[in-house]
Amino acid sequence: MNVRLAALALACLVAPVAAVTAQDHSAHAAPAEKSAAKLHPLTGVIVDVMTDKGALLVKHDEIPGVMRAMTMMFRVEADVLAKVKKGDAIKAQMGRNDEGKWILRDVQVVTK
Ligand SMILES: [Cu+2]
Repeated sequence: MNVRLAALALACLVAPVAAVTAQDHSAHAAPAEKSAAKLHPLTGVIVDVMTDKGALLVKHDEIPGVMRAMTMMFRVEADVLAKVKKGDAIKAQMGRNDEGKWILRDVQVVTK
């Protein structure tokens, strides 16, 4: 086997492994890094618990430089839906999921 063929054979062995590793990295690490970088502290009041949509309707205060005060829907995890109710004052971290939908993380009910 000459040197060129050996290099070619090596490239064929290495390249597919490298490609899979790169894909794995982007699939798992990138979205978390992206959304974590875009979280903003939010305060507001729950207007409705939309269990069927996996979301909360929240009347939130202004988020300076990001969003004016408004009432809008946020996707949340199922355990959050179970622990909150209409009228609860909350604080949370606002961000977007991989589909660009608004989400809330670290939702905490605050006593008025
Ligand atoms: Cu908003």
